[in-house]
Amino acid sequence: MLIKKPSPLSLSENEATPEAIYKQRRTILKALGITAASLPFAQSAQAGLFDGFGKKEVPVDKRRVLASRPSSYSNKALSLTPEDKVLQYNNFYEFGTDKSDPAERAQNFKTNPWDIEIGGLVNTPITLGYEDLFNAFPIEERIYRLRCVEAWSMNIPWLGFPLASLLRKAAPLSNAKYVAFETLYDPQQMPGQASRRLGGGIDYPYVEGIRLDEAMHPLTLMSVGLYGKTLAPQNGAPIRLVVPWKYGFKSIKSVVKITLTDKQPPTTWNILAPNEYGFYANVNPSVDHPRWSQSSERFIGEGSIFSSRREPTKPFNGYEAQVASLYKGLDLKRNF
Ligand SMILES: Nc1nc2c(c(=O)[nH]1)N[C@H]1C(S)=C(S)[C@@H](COP(=O)(O)O)O[C@H]1N2
Ligand SMILES: [Mo]
Repeated sequence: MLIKKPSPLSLSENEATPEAIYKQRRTILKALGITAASLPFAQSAQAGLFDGFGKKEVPVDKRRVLASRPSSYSNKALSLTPEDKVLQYNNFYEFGTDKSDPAERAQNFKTNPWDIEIGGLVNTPITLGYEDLFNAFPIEERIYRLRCVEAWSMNIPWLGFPLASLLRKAAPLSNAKYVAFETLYDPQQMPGQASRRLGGGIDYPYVEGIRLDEAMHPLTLMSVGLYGKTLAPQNGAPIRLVVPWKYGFKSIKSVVKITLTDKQPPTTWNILAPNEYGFYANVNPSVDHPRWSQSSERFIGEGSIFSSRREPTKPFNGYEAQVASLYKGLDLKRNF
C-alpha cells in the first residue's frame, strides 16, 4: 500500500530541471525589463522571486555559540554552503514537505528540556539531558559534504561528537549488530505528524538505522550544532545524526532514542517505498533512483540555487577511501 500523494522524496520540476527554470526566469526578467545591473541585490532579489530563499522573513536566531575544537576528519578544502541556505532549504517532513516549511514552522519547537535515551543491547543504558549534549563529550567541528537522495548537495560545518564515543559509554553487548534511531513524536508541536497531507504520508515517528560497525566509524557524527552555534530547529535540534557517506535521509533529526539491536531495524523511507530507498542508502552514482539519475548533483553554494553548478556524484559521497572497506563482499547494487 504505497502512498501516492504526496509522493515520497520526489523531484519537483524545480529539482529536475534547474537549467530550464533558470532560463525561463531570465526570460521573465528580460520581459520585465530587469537586467542584472538594474538590480542592486541581483542574486537575492532573483532568489527571492523564484526559489524560496529570502522570500520569508529571516527567523529570529536563538542559537547559542558553541566552542569546538578542530578535527582531522573535517575537510577544510570544501567550499561551504552559505549559512542562510543551510537554514532555509530543508527536509524535515515533521514540519511539512516544502523546503521552506521547516524554517517557517519549526521556529517555536521546544528543544530544552530534552532527553535522549541509549538502550537496548547495552551494558549501561544512558540518558543524556539537554546540557549533557554539549558537555558530555568534546565538541568537534566537522566540515562534511551532505548529499540528498534528491540529487542536491551542500557542504556544512557541523559541530558534534562521534556516535562511537556515546556508544562506547553505553557498552554494546556482543550480540548487538545494529543501531536504531527515533525522532521525537509530538504531533502538538510537529504539524506534519498531525496531518498525513502535511507530513508526506509518513507513519511517524521517523525512524532510521545503521549497522553497528557503521555507527562506530569515526566519521559518524552526533551533531549538536552548525556554523559555530547550536542547531536551529529546522536542522534537527537539539541533536541529530550525520552519516556523510549516505543519502541525507539516513541523517535523522531531533533524536530521542537510540536502541542497539540484533536485527536490522525498520527505516522510514524504506518502509514507504522499498524499491526506491534501501536500508544502506550509500551514495552511489552508479545506482540510479528509479525515477532519476544519481550520477550528478546540484551543489547549493553562493547565488541562486538554479544557477548553482552541477557536479558529478562521488561514490560514498567522496568518503570511499575511509568507508569502502565496511562493505567488502556486499553487492552494492542489490544492497542500495
Ligand atoms: N526526522 C527527520 N529527519 C530527517 C528528515 C525528516 O524529514 N525527518 N529528512 C532527511 C533528509 S531527506 C535530509 S536531506 C536531511 C536534511 O538535513 P538538513 O535540512 O539539516 O540539511 O535530513 C534528514 N533527516
Ligand atoms: Mo534528503
